[in-house]
Amino acid sequence: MRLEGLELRRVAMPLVAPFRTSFGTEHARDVLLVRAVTADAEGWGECVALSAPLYSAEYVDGAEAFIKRYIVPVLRRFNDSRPAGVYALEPLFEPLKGHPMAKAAVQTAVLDAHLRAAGMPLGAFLGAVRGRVPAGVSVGIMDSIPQLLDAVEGYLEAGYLRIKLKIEPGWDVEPVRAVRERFGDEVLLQVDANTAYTLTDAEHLARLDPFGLLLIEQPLPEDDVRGHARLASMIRTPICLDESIVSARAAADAIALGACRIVNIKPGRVGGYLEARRIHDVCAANGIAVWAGGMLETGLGRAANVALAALPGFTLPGDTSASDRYYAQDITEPFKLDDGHVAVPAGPGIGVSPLRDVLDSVTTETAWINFTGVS
Ligand code: OSB
Ligand code: MG
Repeated sequence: MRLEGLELRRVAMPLVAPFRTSFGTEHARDVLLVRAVTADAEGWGECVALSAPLYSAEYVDGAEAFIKRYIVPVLRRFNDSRPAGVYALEPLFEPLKGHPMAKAAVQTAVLDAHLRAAGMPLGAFLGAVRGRVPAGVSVGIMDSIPQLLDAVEGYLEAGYLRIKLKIEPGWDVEPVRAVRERFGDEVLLQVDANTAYTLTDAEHLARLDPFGLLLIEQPLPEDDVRGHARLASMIRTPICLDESIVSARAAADAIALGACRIVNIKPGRVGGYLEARRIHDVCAANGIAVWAGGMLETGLGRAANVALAALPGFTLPGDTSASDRYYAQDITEPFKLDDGHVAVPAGPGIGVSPLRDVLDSVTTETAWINFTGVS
């Protein structure tokens, strides 16, 4: 199926509340959307790169530039490849180093177009075994403990089945203790440090052990896999890796080194849903639990994440929250929480489409790249 063109669209999405992590505070999402147009269908991919390179090396302006300058010429070759299935994209992207979030957005848009044309839902394509997935929520760093407790109370009342607290030095043991004291030991609770610690903090991090956390996510730098393995021998809380797991190979290495017992899978971080599924498979083969991470996606990105989260190895609740966790007005029909779960879209492809009026009202820039008549 030939690609007729690619639309790159930037949308400005205000967050319902600022989201603070150890690497910064997001007030709004500046999202790059990719629309792949073929004769039979169009597909959507959401680029998860943030405005600044604070979570990983990528940032949204860089991703857009990379797509325009390096991915577009490759897509012209994709149109000449036979058969032009979505798997043909990976070897074409492979010589270009890095930029997994940019590549993932394009791959997802093309995959969505192909699946819509074939009438197949993304979940079915990936191997989903559930029609709905349990929803967790990621709770940012707050100015005070009472403010945090109010936020957590609201999420628990909404039905979220797992709470993840963002932590950093100076905001770790006390917020965890406060949440446990107020809401009890039954709450599924975990923390995410986004690389804010070093191995010299091991003794301090061991102070989290008495609180029965499901996991501590990415305490050490992205490239410090051996450090995580050493930390794992010094604390009881299971270590989960996010930033460090950049590919299925990296996952296999981290597991072999004993650096993690759990893995957070984010398709954008690893170059797309095909590689995300391989990580799921590597983890399943090694008895490592996985869960679906998030990057404050709009409904377009959320839909695809929820489909992935329905695979059998996703045995822990993901950051697959409802649309209103982040957005007063989503660009798709909103994802809603029902009994603590989010439904996997049943339609072809990612199963949701933008609400045209809403999409247009939040669009700040559009570029159309035409492939027809060019080979
Ligand atoms: O580390 O999981 C993370 C958001 C942006 C960047 C990194 C992370 C996050 C989250 C929020 O924790 C997950 C979500 O609800 O989308
Ligand atoms: Mg994380």
